Amino acid sequence: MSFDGSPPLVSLADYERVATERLGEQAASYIFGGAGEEITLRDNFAAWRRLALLPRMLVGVGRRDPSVELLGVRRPHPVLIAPTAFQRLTHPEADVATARAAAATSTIMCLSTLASTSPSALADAVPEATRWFQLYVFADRGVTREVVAGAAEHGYEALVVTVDRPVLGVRERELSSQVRSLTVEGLTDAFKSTGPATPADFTAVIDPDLNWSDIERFVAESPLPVLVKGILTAADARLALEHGAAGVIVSNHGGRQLDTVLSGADALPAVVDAVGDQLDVLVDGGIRRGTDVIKALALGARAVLVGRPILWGLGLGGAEGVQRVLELLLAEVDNALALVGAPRAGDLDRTMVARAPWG
Ligand code: FNR
Ligand code: LAC
Repeated sequence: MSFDGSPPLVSLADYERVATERLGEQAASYIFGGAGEEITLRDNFAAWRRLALLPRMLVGVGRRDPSVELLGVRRPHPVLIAPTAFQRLTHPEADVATARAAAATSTIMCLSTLASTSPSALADAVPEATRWFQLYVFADRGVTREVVAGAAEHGYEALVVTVDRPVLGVRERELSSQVRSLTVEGLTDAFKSTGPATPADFTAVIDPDLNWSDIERFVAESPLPVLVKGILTAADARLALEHGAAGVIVSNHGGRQLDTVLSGADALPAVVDAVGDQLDVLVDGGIRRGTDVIKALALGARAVLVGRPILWGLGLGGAEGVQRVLELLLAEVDNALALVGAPRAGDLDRTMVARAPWG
C-alpha cells in the first residue's frame, strides 16, 4: 500500500506516520491519545525496546511454525486484534472491514462492547472470522446478560472482561478535540439511545463497582471461557485464577487509563511466574514489531494483542489496510523466529531475552 505515488508503507511505523497526517482530528485524538502526560503510553512502546534478544545459531530454521495453543486450541499464529471501540470514527466499514482482514490472516478479532457494529451484524457479515467478545459490564445487569447471551449465540468463542476502566482515564487529547459523534450499534436497542454521544456518556453506563464475585458469576453463567483484561500484578492474576478465569490479558489499556502504571512488557514476567502454568497469559501495549511479539512469547505470553496499528490500517485502507498491517507484522514475526533461532514459537524462552545495555 502506498499513497500519492510515495514509497510503499513497509512497517507499522510507516502506517502510523501516514495515519497521523491523514486521519481527521477527532479520530486521531481518540486513537493516538493516552492518559495524563502519556508516560505509560510512551513506555508501552519503549519497554519492548529495552529488552535485548540473545539469538541461538545453527539450529536449522528452514521450516518455521509460529502457531501457538490458546484456550486449548491451536492457532496459526500468536497475534490478535485488540478490542477497540467506535471504529466507524476511523472508517465507514468499521468492524466489518477489520473482521475481513482478520479472516484473511487467520487472526482472532476481539469485538468491543462499544463497537460501531453489533455482535450479530458482525457475525452475519463475516461469519468466517474467528471472534472473541470484549465485555464492559453495565450497572444494568439485565443489559449485560443480554449482551453476553448475544455474543454466545453468534459464535463468539471467548468473553474478554475488561476491568481497568471503572471510570474513564484523564484523556486530555479527547477533551480538547471534543470527541463526540460516537455511536454503538449493539447497544442502541438496549439503551434506546437517541444519537451520537461522547466517550464520557458511554462510560457513565459502565459499573464502577464491578468486583471479583462478578467475575466468578460470569464464569459460572457464561458458556464461553472468560479472560480478564487489564491485569498488571501477580496478586490480581492469582485472584483471576481463584475466581475461575481461563486467562488474563496483561494490559494497561494502551496507556489510556491510569498514567504511570507499568508497561505490559514490564508487568508480564511477574504475572507469568504467578499463574502462567495454570492460565493463558496474553499481553498488549506497544507491540509494533515482530521482535516485540517474540519477546512477549519468550517471557511466557501465549499471544499478544495489537490495538492502534489496526486502526491506522483501517483508516488508511479499510479491510485491505488492516490486512496489510497484519501481514507486515506476521512477516516480521516469521523473520524474527528464524533469526533468533527459534523456528517454532514454542522454542522461545526466557534465555533469549535480557535487559538491554542501551535501556
Ligand atoms: C482501546 N482499548 C479498548 N479496550 C477494551 O477492552 N475495550 C475497548 O472498547 C477499547 N477501546 C479502545 C479504543 C482505542 C482507540 C484504543 C487505542 C484502545 C484498548 C485496547 O484493547 C488495547 O488494550 C490497547 O490498544 C493495546 O495497546 P496498543 O497496541 O494500542 O499500543
Ligand atoms: C477507550 C475505551 C472505549 O479506551 O475502552 O476509549
